[in-house]
Amino acid sequence: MADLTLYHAAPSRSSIALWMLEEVGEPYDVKLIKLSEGEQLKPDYLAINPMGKVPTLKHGDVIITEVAAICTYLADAFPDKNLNVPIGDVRRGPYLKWLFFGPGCFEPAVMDRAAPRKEPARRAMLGYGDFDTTMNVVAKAVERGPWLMGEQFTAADVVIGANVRFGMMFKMVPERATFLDYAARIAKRPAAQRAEAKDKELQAG
Ligand SMILES: N[C@@H](CCC(=O)N[C@@H](CS)C(=O)NCC(=O)O)C(=O)O
Repeated sequence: MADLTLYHAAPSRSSIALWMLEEVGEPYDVKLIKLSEGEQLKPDYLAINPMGKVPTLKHGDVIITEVAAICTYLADAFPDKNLNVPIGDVRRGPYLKWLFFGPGCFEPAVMDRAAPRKEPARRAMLGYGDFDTTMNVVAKAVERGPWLMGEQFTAADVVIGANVRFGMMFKMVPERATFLDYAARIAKRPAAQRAEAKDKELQAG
């Protein structure tokens, strides 16, 4: 049994954690959670993730939930893989900004657009402000490339990159040239390819 176990549903947001594990390259086990059968709401699973959501990562006796936290954790836990910006490096500031921007701004902006409120919220009330600004900020950040942190691919690219890629796939994120180029760079990564192949295999059962 590997020290790392991912509780996963293929494909879903936990596919982002699967991709991150492939980037890390350490051995891991996968435990499939059948969302359609409500396994995420069974007491055994709620004991490790009381939100009843995937992913959950177990590392030894430690449990980590939330995609962005899992990616941040893995990058820090295996610093030799060069997927993090370590404490003490001033670049950690912008690196953390992108890790929080994913679940804090990008994803809410996309979800609010996909399922709009009956009463539109004022810009000032929304942490992401408005959809177009959020898209523009990310587009500008990936325009020069290749990655958010320049030449270094980091966990932040897994979090933001997955949101951009999957968002475009589901027609929820605009197919701008900058996003398409960024997604194409990601698609060339062997770890992203391995994760995708593994997900297809898991999905096929
Ligand atoms: N905030 C969570 C969201 C996870 C999430 O929404 N997972 C979905 C799969 S895409 C899920 O578990 N849905 C099952 C359900 O809500 O019953 C994270 O970032 O990990």
